Amino acid sequence: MRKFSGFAVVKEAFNGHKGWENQWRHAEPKKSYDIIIVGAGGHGLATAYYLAKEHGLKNIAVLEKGWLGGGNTGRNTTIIRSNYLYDESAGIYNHAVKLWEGLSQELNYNIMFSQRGVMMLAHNVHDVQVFKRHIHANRLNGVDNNWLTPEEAKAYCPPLNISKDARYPVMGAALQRKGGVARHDAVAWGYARGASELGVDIIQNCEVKGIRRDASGAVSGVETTKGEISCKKLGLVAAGHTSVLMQMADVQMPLESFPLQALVSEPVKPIFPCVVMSNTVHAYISQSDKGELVIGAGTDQYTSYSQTGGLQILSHTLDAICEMFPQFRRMKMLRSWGGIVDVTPDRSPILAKTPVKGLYVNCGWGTGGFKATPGSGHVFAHTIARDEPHEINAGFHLDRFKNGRLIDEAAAAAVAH
Ligand code: FAD
Ligand code: PYC
Repeated sequence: MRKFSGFAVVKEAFNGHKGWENQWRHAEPKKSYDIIIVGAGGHGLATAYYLAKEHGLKNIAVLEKGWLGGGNTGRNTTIIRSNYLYDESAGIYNHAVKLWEGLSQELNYNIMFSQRGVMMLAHNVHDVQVFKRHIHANRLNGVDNNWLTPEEAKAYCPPLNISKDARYPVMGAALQRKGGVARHDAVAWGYARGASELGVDIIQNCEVKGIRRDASGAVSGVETTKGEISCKKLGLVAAGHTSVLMQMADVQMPLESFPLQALVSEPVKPIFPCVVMSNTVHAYISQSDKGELVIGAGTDQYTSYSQTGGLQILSHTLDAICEMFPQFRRMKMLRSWGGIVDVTPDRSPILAKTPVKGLYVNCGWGTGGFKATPGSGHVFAHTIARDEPHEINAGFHLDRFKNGRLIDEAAAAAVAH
């Protein structure tokens, strides 16, 4: 493999008018594949990449109804962390953090992973107790997380207002120093290029409209806007739309789809050194390498498939941001957007085999799946290739919604509640 060099990659992308989007083959579908992945977001592309790279499988297609990375992967606010409460979650999110650390080299593509620290603010006694519980649980699982006093939090993030008469006073914070951000679209492009180089067909503008099954009930192919395509195995990785797709195979999913919005400010010089989240007031903020303040909110409170959302969520979020960082009050906001996230009852994902032979599902990441992208793709590829879960995703099965072995991450899932 060529050695990674961020500058060389950028130069290569622009030389010869070779756009970012031309770095993988634009394929048309063949009549049949061994494995089809539905959804060319980060998780679907990573799954295809690891199927080819680690399991030696070559006859694979990724089908995407729109353009590659145009779903939640290209719409999220790129926060990466692994400070979840339960062992299963620590396992999968920390697996992802370890893969993030080597991903630019792995893909020979600068995904701009920056471990600048993720700080979660506590505003009341309940927050303090919950975050301290998370810190202890995280450390038992080998996940870094530390308690900071308000003064230490301000030293780490100087713009933070720790005045005692603030509407939501800061009573301390949990800091995961290994958390951070990455460039979301580069992650999709890097995995797409890597998978394409390994022979995977990536087919855009190809919507899956039906799932075909043979006489035994096993998956035998899909109906798409580009015609029928046969396959032996089918992996659904279509965040926000999983229930619709699973219904095509007569499986009902424990999922609800909600809009989730974010916005960015005008670009300014570097002022914000880390990521700060406040689950209590439902706002979070970081600064992109372009200089924009990247700000996000909680989900809208109604189910919808529209990639937009209500203005009141944005104004509530900006009120909270200005309360915590009063000096940003005069900044202009440039644009806002929304994505559709699918949420499970316990706010943990599903990465599993399904009751239908040959059908696998990866969904339910809610507001927080970007951070899991490499880990999710890695273990989902294992699940499909071997027809059994990897030990890391063994707990994230569908049966937990029947037998009650839930992995309740409502308190760690940031804006998901
Ligand atoms: P996607 O990128 O959505 O890919 C699924 C693809 O499936 C889409 O491209 C879609 O077009 C395609 N598809 C759907 N139906 C069909 C069909 N019938 N046929 C063919 N293709 C189909 N997570 C974090 O960890 N940190 C964050 O800071 C963060 N911030 C967020 C902020 C916002 C505003 C939003 C919306 C989400 C955020 N998330 C965050 C969540 C994160 O973006 C998602 O969990 C993650 O990107 C899901 O990746 P994916 O590859 O599964 O889905
Ligand atoms: O899961 O960290 C997260 C997150 C932040 C914003 C949206 N999701």
